[in-house]
Order: sequence, then structure tokens, then C-alpha cells
Amino acid sequence: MFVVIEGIEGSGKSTLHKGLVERLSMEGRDVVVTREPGGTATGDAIRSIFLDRTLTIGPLTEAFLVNAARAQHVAEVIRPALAENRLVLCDRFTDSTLAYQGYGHGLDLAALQRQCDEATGGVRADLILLIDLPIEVARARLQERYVLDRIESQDDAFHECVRQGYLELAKSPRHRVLDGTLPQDRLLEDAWNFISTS
Ligand code: T5A
Repeated sequence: MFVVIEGIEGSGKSTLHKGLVERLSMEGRDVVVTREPGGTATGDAIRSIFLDRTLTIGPLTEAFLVNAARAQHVAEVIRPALAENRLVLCDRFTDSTLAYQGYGHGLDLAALQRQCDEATGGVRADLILLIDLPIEVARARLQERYVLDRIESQDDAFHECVRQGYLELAKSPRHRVLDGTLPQDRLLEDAWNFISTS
């Protein structure tokens, strides 16, 4: 089973991810924990370029970067794990590209989808947990951070487009929307119920 957690920055993805991994491990489930961009040595190298705030990177280049990392990630980590019937829990996947580079930066969604399909070779998440919350709540959580990365530094209008894009994508039956304003334990409980019943 392939489960993806999505949401805007500061929505609580990493926190939920950690909680789910602990719970799955306690239940004795064999879980592969990964993230995008990244998940492999090559992907992590691409991630550091992608998030580098000293670089100017256009939206199309962003899309090629994340999909280059993704092609390696699917080939090296995700596809082999799924072939062994392991549970894969991934922090971000193709919805991030559609939400950020598509809805956020305005790249053509159909063209982006084709690029994503080429990178994944048809591997799709079985369940996508979208943590939704107002951007001002997420921003307030990130305020403690010393330096925001290249994407976090974008303005609120951009992040609002990303949020609305995510909600549009979440109309598909593979998605479940979680209320990101809930306390961490409630969010974990809701996510756990969605995974257990999928
Ligand atoms: N990107 C990625 C693209 O543009 N295109 C793509 O195709 C892909 C794959 C990746 C960046 O790359 C972009 C999107 C991103 O900008 P990242 O570091 O992987 O960056 O992702 P971020 O979203 O930036 O990770 P963050 O750590 O910023 O956000 P999280 O993981 O959503 O939030 P988290 O769990 O770290 O929590 C943030 C704070 O909130 C608290 C936590 O304790 C923490 O302090 N918190 C809560 N507080 C109250 N209630 C809750 N329920 C809380 N949950 C967490």
C-alpha cells in the first residue's frame, strides 16, 4: 500500500508522518518511510538545489528537478518496496508538483501530469492524506524558523493558490482531507482511521 501525506508548508506533515510511523511500528507493520523531493542520495542532492534560496529557479525548471528526483525515487525505493508488499509512507508526491508548480506557478496542469506520469512510470498513491488549514495558521507555526527556504519565502497569494489547488485535487476518491487546525493527537487519530479502513 502506498500512502502519501500532502499539504502546505507548516501544515504538520512531518509531525503526522512521525506519529504514524511510531504507531505502525508499534503494530508491527513493515513500513518504508520516505519523502520528496529526496528519498535517495540523488534526490537529496536535487532537493538541496531545489530549496536553495540563493538560486533563481523558474517554475518549469522546478518541475523538471522534482520529477528528476522522483524518477530516481520511484525506481530505487518506492517500486521495489511495493513489489515486496511493504507499506510505503511518503511525505509529498505528485500532488505537490500539481499544487505548487501547477496551481501555484500557473504551469499547464495536463502537461505537468504527463511529466509526473513519465517520472513515476504509472506508480500512484493508493491513499492521499491532505492536511488542510488556513495559510496564516501554517505561517504562524513556521515563524520560529530562523531561515525560510526558497519556496517558504514565496508570498501568501502563492500559498493560497497552492492550498486551493490541493483542495481541487482532493475531490478524487483516493484523497481524504484532514483538518490541520486540530491538535496533533486528533489529527493522528483521524489519519490512522483513514489508513486502517483503506
Ligand atoms: N515542492 C515539493 C514543490 O514545490 N513541488 C514538488 O513536487 C515537491 C515534492 C519541500 C518543499 O518543496 C516544495 C514544497 C515545499 O516547499 P519540505 O521541507 O519537504 O519542503 O516540506 P515543508 O512543507 O516545507 O515541511 P515543513 O516542515 O515546513 O512543514 P510540515 O512538515 O507540514 O510541518 P511540521 O510537521 O514540521 O510542523 C510545523 C510546526 O507546526 C507544529 C510542529 O510542532 C512544528 O513546530 N505542528 C502543530 N501545531 C499545532 N497543531 C498541530 N496539529 C501541529 N502539527 C504540527
